Amino acid sequence: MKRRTFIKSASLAGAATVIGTKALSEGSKVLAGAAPAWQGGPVVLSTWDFGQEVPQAAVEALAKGGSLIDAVESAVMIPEADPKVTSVGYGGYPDREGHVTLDSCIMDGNGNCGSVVFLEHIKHPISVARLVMEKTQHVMLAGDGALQFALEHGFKKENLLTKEAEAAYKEWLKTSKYMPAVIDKSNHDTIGLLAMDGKGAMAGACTTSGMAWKIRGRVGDSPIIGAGLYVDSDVGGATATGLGEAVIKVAGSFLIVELMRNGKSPQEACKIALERIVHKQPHYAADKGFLAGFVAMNKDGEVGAMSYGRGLQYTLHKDGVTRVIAADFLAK
Ligand code: SD4
Repeated sequence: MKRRTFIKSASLAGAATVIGTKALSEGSKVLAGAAPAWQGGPVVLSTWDFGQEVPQAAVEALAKGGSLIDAVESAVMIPEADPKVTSVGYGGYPDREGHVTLDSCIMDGNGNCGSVVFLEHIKHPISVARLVMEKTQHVMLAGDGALQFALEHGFKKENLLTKEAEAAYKEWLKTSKYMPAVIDKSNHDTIGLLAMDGKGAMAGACTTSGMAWKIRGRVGDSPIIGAGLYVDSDVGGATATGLGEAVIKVAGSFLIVELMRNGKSPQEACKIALERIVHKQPHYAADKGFLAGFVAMNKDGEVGAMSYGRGLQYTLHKDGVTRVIAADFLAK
């Protein structure tokens, strides 16, 4: 089915702007409570727009009897394998020395989690993160150790630097301008994804090649449990995108889940987390290009999404319909 026919438009009671991939309507408001009442089927929420096949993969995995972990893993494997996605997995932009390094984590609603950081040469870091969770007593493996673990479990060593990413890198080398706070369409787009099975159980996954042209060894928020992702089936889940350093500093996803535990809606919780970032670190607010954003869902299927700067989109699959929505933003 084509994306255009799959995405149902204008169905959020005027509160949110439902958009196609190309037509971002900036500044539109997302009021989570205004969505139609949830009918109780699976809900899949992710950062950005990686195509309708992403939430569909999660829904299909559940329909086939798979677990929530199967669902979130299979969904985020799609952008990981897509060479056109320059911010996740294969085709991701490299660090400042030309190496593609990947960060991923996965978590279920009962506190089980796994993570890989600074992993090279493996197309599906999310699957390695899952193995860390399932086959070890640890949560996080890094760098060469994570690679060794992956190879021992049958993963193939691959060159993840595509010709296109290499060309972009060579172009960047001409100026080698290093502006870590500036996150724009060319150097971001982590996928953070949350799925709920319709009975309130939840899992999440977050995977990225991180910031383009980063210092070698830099790890962002995405593979850090509590920063890039946190899930608790008693409450809900949250996941992040944008400048990872800002998200780590407030343990952003954990903060949002705890705010929801204390009665905040997902939308309110995302907003408070962003306010916390700029309250504690006002220099981010002063930075024109600064973008950090969150998506969150509670166990009642209510969702929220907000970024600091404008431009965040999110994808929501709920009651059988997938919508791409422009998130509200704080820096008006
Ligand atoms: C990072 N949070 O490595 C990631 C980058 C990102 O959208 O999300 N970009 O800091």
